Amino acid sequence: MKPDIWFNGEFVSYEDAQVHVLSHVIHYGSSVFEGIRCYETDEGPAVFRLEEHMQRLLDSAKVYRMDIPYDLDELNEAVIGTIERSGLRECYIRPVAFRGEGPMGVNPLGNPIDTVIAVWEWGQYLGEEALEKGVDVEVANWNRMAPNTFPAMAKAGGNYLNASLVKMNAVKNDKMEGIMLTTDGYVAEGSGENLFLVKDDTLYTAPTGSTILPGITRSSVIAIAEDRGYTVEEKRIPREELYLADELFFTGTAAEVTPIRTVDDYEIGRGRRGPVTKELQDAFFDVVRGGNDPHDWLTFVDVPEAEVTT
Ligand code: PPE
Repeated sequence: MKPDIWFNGEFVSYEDAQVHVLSHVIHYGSSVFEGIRCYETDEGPAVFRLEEHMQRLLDSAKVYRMDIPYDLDELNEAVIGTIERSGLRECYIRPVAFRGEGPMGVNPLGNPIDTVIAVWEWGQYLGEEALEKGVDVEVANWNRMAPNTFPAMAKAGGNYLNASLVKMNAVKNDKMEGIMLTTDGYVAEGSGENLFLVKDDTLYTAPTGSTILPGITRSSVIAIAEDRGYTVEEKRIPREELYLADELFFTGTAAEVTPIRTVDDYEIGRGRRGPVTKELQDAFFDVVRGGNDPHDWLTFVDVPEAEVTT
């Protein structure tokens, strides 16, 4: 049975979690959402950076003038409740707030805000062997949105129309993902991941000014790298620096820390996971799976272990 869904403050069954076809969101893409992971750590199930994710949901909503009728604490509680009820000790969490059924037309101000939290099991986002072997990617021929078109910092449903174009082209070209450039040609990010470059033991990543989503895994990896003595620089990255990097990797909630082995068929470094990527990946998994949490990033949840029936 699929886990129950938290819908405007109540739990409803998977089947009953329905919206009207004339909901504003269906016609105009007016939603904001999050993606969060709960891991089974050595100390029990824990959500990674719950508070930061829910704050980003509220921030995305603010940009779009959506009044989510729950505060940060209530949303955090709702996520925890949804996981505990699901019985899943490890899951992906998808909170989403959207403009519901009401007056038709672009003006969204008269439509209600519906808030939903769903959880499901989600394995490796970029393929089964991605974490170890790395992925083959391309530079996308669709750009990331210009800064004065859509707010890149808001994680809004509509942004992912652009992301889907990128992902579909990648799949059709037998690549795992596309890297988007800004409208002035600098490296931005993948369709659902941020990007890091390693050159001479220094890490580089695009700044928020390069129309990226400011990823929470990105900020975690910056902290982890700095803890380990690496210099991390946010800077505008020209396309060819990708090809000349020692190592490249993606970060994201779904993608975690995924090495990139080729871009546009150029081998990156030795064409496999590099040592810095491996070190940071291990350090990341030591937090989320090992439960070693110096930055206080984990929120433990109370999901009883399933009884073993014979
Ligand atoms: N950029 C984009 C465009 C993006 O969608 C994500 C997350 C990130 C960067 C990384 O952000 P963070 O998760 O905070 O480290 N993408 C989510 C959705 C993926 C999907 O296919 O759906 C995710 O990883 O959960």
